[in-house]
Amino acid sequence: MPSWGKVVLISVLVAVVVGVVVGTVTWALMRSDSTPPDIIELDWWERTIIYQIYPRSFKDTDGDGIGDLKGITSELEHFVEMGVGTIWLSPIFVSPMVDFGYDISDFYDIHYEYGTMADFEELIRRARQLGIKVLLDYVPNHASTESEYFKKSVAREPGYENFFIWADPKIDANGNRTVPSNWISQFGGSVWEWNEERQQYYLHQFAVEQADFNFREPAVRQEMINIMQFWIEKGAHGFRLDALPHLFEADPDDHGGFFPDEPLSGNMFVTSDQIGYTTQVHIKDLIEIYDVVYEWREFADKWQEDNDSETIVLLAEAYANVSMTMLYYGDERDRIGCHFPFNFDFITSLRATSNARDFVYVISRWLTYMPYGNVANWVFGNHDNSRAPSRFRSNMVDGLNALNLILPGVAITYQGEELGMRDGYVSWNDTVDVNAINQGNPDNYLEYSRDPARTPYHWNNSTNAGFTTGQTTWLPVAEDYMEINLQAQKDAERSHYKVYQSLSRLRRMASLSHGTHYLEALSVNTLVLVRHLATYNTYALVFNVGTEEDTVDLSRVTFLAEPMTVYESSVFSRRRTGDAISLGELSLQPGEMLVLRAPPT
Ligand SMILES: *[C@@H]1O[C@H](CO)[C@@H](O)[C@H](O)[C@H]1NC(C)=O
Ligand SMILES: *[C@@H]1O[C@H](CO)[C@@H](O)[C@H](O)[C@H]1NC(C)=O
Ligand SMILES: *[C@@H]1O[C@H](CO)[C@@H](O)[C@H](O)[C@H]1NC(C)=O
Ligand SMILES: *[C@@H]1O[C@H](CO)[C@@H](O)[C@H](O)[C@H]1NC(C)=O
Ligand SMILES: *[C@@H]1O[C@H](CO)[C@@H](O)[C@H](O)[C@H]1NC(C)=O
Ligand SMILES: CC(=O)N[C@H]1CO[C@H](CO)[C@@H](O)[C@@H]1O
Ligand SMILES: [Ca+2]
Ligand SMILES: [Ca+2]
Repeated sequence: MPSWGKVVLISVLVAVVVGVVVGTVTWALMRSDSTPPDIIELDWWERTIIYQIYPRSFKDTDGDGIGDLKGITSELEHFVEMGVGTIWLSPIFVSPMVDFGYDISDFYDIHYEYGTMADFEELIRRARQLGIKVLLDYVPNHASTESEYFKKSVAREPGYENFFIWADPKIDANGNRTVPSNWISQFGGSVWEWNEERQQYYLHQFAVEQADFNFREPAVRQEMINIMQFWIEKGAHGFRLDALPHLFEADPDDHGGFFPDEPLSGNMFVTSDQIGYTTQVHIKDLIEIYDVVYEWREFADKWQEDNDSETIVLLAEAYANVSMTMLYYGDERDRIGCHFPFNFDFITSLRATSNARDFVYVISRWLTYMPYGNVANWVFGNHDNSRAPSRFRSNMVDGLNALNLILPGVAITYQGEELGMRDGYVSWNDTVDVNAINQGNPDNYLEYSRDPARTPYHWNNSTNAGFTTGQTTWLPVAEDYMEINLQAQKDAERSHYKVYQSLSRLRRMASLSHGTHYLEALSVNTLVLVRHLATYNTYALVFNVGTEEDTVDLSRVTFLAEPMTVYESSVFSRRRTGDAISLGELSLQPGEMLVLRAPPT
C-alpha cells in the first residue's frame, strides 16, 4: 500500500496533468476559432458580404410581375440567415426604364413600380433593426432625357445651359450637318444625338435617352453631392458609383475648339456603328475623373464626421485596366478615392477554359497592384454579365463561392449566385435590354443581351418560381427553377445554399478575417488558398478548376498540418464534413472543392 503522502503527491500530479491537459485542450479549442479581444476591430464594411439585389427581379408583392421594395423588405431575414451584412440595390429611382433604372428622371424619388418613399423608409428601418447595411446605386454619368435637368438645359434655362455636353454640328463638304466627332456609344451608334429645339447635338455614352452630364460645370458637381447627401440622410450607408470611366470626354478647349476624332481600332469584326470600331482614347478613363471621385470621398468623410455616423462607403464601378482601376483607391499625392473599385477580374480575365495558374495569376495581380493598406474585393457576376455558372461550369459553383468567401477582403454576391442560378433563356421576342435591341438581331442578340442574367430570382418550385403571384413576369423565369431554387436548397441535406451559409459563418473566424493568405497552383488545374493566423486553426481551400480528375500532393503546402479534416465540400463531393484528410496525395473530381481545417502551426 502506498503511503498517504505518495497518494497525495500522485493525486496532485494527476490533477495537475489532467488540469493542464484539459485546460490546454479547452484553451486550444477556444483559441483556435473564436475571435480574441486583441485582434484589431474591422470597420463594418471591411469584411462584409455585399449582396447585389436587382430589384426588378428579386421579389414581387403586388402581382404585376415586377419586383418591388416591399418584396425586398419581406425577405431581409433571408440575408441574416445567409450571413450577408450589406445589400446593394440596383437603381430604384424614378425612370422611364429605357435602361431599367440606369436612366433616371428624378434622382430624389422612388420609381412607382418599386413603391413609394414610405416603402423605402420602411426597408431602411427594418434593415437597421436586423443590422443590414443598405447601399444604393448612384448614377452620376447621365440623366434621362425626360429629367427636369435635361428639359431645362434644352430650353437654355439660366443655370442649366451647360448641364449636359452640347455641341454645334460640323458641316460636311456637301454643306450637310454631321456629328461633331466619330465617338461611338457603349450601346452602339454615335454618341451624338440631334436636338431640334436647341439646334445642337447632345452627347450620350449610353442610350440615346441617357444624356451625359457635363462634369466641367460646377453646378453639376454640386448637384451630384446634393443627391448623395439626400440619400445618406434617408439612411443609405453608401453608394455603388455607376460607369465612372465614362464621366468625362475630351474637352474641345484642349483640341483647338473641336471634339477630336478617335483613332480607328482596325477591328474587322465590328461595324462602323459598333463599340470597338474606334479606340476609346477621348471618352474613357480621362484623368479628370479621379478628382471628382476624391471630391466625393471628401464629402462622404466630412458628412460622416460632422454627423458622427458610421462609415459611408463609396464603391466604384470601373471596367478599366489595372493602373486606371487602382487609381480609384487613391493616388500618389495621397488623395483618397473610393473605398474600393469593384474587382471584375473574375469576369473579364477568367473563363471556363482558365486553369489554376490563370486563377492564381489573376487573383495575385489584384493583390499586388492594390495600394498598401487597402481592402480587396471579389466579384463573380452582376446584372451586366452572364452568370458565373454559365461563364464557367455548373460543377464549379461551390468552388467559386468558396473563393469569394475565403479570399481576403469583401465578398460580393449577385442575387442567385448562392443557389448557383444560371443564365435564363430569353427569346428575341421577350428581349427588353436596350443593348441587345440596339445592336442585335434575332440571330446574334444573345452576344449583347443582359437579360439572361436578370431573370427573376428562384424562391421555390411554384409557378413563376414564387417570384410573383401574378401570371406574367417582366422577363421570363429561367426554365431550370424547379431544380434550382431556394426552398429546395433549404430542404436538401446538401446544397449550394447550405455550402454558402456554412462558408459565410466560417468567414468570421479570425484566420479568415485577419489571417495571412497563401495562394498557389498545386498543379495545372488545382489551386490551394490557405488562410493562416498564429494560434488559430488554418483553413485551406483546394479547388480543381479543370475538366478532369486531378491528383495533387498536399505535403509541402505551407501551414498545413495533421490532423486535417474536411470543413466543407462541393455538393457532389464524396467527402463530407469531418472526414479526415492526410497530408499526402489528394484526388479531386472536376470542379470539386474542399475546405480543409488544420490545427494551428
Ligand atoms: C446632303 O443632304 C441632301 C439634302 O438633305 C441629301 O440629298 C444628300 O444626300 C446629302 N448628302 C450626303 C452626302 O449625305
Ligand atoms: C491603362 O490605360 C491607360 C489609359 O488608357 C494607359 O495610359 C496605361 O498605359 C494603361 N496601363 C496598362 C497597364 O495597360
Ligand atoms: C415573335 O413575335 C412575332 C410577332 O409578334 C410572332 O409572329 C412570332 O410567332 C413570335 N415568335 C416566337 C418564337 O414566339
Ligand atoms: C416542390 O417543393 C416542395 C417544397 O419544397 C416539395 O415538397 C415538392 O416535392 C416540390 N415539387 C416538385 C415537383 O419538385
Ligand atoms: C412559393 O412562394 C410563393 C410566394 O412567396 C408562395 O405564395 C407559394 O406558396 C410558395 N410555394 C411553395 C410550394 O412553397
Ligand atoms: C442630419 C444631419 O445632421 N445632417 C448634417 C450632416 O452634416 C452635414 C455637413 O457635413 C450637414 O450639412 C447636415 O445637415
Ligand atoms: Ca410589383
Ligand atoms: Ca460622361
